[in-house]
Amino acid sequence: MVQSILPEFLLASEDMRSEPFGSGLINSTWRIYNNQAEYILQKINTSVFQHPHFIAENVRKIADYLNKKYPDYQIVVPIKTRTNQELAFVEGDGYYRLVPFVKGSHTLNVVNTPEEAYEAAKQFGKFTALLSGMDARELHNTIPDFHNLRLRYDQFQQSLKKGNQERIAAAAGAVRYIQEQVSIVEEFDAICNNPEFKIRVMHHDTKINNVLLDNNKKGICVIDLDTVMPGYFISDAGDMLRTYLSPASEEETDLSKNSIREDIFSAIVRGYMEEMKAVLTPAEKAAFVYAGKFMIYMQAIRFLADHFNNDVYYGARYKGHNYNRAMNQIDLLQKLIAKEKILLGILNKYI
Ligand code: GN1
Ligand code: MG
Repeated sequence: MVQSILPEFLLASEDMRSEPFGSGLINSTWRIYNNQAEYILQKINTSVFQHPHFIAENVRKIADYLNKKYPDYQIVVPIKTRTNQELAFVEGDGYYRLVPFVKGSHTLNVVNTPEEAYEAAKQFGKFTALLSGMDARELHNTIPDFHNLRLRYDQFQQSLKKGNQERIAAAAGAVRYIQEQVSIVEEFDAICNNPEFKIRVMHHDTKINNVLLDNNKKGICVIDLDTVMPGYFISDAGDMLRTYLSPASEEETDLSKNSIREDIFSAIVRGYMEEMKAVLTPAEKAAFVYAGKFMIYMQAIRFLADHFNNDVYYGARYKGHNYNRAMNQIDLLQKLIAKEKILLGILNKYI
């Protein structure tokens, strides 16, 4: 029973109910509630987050900074354990974290309107903008090289050598496409060597369900701070483009449902730039469309490499799950590239 952890957080477990919550692939999440109160409980996946304390230290550092400089900004921090820790450790089981549910807030799972995309992009932009006075290098890398595309590409090439040869042979078309697009990796190398691209405090998981909205559908703040660490702005901009532009998610296997919605693109740029225009360098702003290519391509190779590695990282709910997700992302990338000129034209209106 997951409730048995609650006394660690000085909560009585008897009257609390629990149910699985959300659709995250990495950590396990539950909603914990009774008539009076509501919480979100998460078990940290320690094969991915090998130093769970790094997450706790980062969140504490960020919360201290924001509370001091921007006391009006709401940041959701974990409830302390009975020994005053951010994480409860259960011998033989793992690390758990409990956060309060923010009253009157809700989250979305899919972006249906430009207003929703605008609110989310504004919140992710605001988060980095408020933290732009902090030295990002003070934060731990909770997952080293998380969005290092060069390394991800090398790992993909490795998976071709060491992975499941039957699966690789059957995916020849996808492999060829990924290798043909290697200029996306080279552009990333150039960004890493360009001093105009700054290391900033980035969220690294900018899906719409990581934004809290109020009853008037206005953004409150961003949540799920596990992957907040030093990075490039293309990570956050790119994952918004990857997950908001199409009305279909990465799980969709009917690829005719994938499309690039230009009104959503405008809304993302507008919301993000309202907060970040004065923070980003001209070179960074010009890379906004590239950010989408970067993240979609990286997700395609992560899913495809995992398929070749017999699904060790993401797991698979059915045979070929990661292959299908990779094909979805390849389709989305092709559709984004086909619209690149149009999107650059929209971008130029905002920067
Ligand atoms: C994972 O756990 P979740 O669903 O928030 C992954 C992201 C991927 C995403 C794809 C730590 O995020 O990088 O974009 O799946 N997180 C980690 O759905 O690997
Ligand atoms: Mg997440």
